Amino acid sequence: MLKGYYFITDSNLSRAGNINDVKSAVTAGVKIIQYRNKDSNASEMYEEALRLKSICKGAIFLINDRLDIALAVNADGIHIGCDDLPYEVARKLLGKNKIIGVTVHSVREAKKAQRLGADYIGASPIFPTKTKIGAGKSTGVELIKKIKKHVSVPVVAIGGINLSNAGEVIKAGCDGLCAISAVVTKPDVAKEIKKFQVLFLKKRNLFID
Ligand code: 3NM
Repeated sequence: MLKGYYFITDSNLSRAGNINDVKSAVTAGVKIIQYRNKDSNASEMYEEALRLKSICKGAIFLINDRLDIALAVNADGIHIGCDDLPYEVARKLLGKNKIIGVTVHSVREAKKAQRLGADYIGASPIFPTKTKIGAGKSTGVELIKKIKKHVSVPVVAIGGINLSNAGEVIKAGCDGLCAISAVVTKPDVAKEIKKFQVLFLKKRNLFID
């Protein structure tokens, strides 16, 4: 479920808007989509999340940070970072059947997230990124390698990933990867996503031409 390309919305960078981007992601066969919106109020987010969820048929629909919105639209789960609600609180409110992904920046944090019960881990920021303010110092692909040695839950790599560096990210052993600016700023989002998916399969020797 977490193999390959993982899509995250960004309406500030998007050319076509979140709705069209998510439609493109679903068309491209993406299996996991995260609605991330740091600018809108709860009412706007609720409306947009409802629309996005209805588009995400056959794909897992997660909400970044906003547990209230996730509960309100019955999303498949949430993705949280260190400034969001603590994992234990989120789990208690969401229940055991929903997905919770946790952003980590070190092996120690990855082990802790797994111990607490995270369904997957977001390792970040792999490379420098302008998309997230305050993302912190980039870790390089070494972080993915180290985390994969210590945890068994799926690891999604994020931060500054593009088609030029995605190969080394995949080779480092991540289960999934997310590239936001390298995708949503492009005229054909579905086509751009497919390039990452093909690269993923090729690097894993799973590509059949
Ligand atoms: N989280 P781009 S970096 C949403 O480091 C997000 O936790 C990050 O965008 C983290 O692919 C990031 O354009 C943005 O660099 C990634």
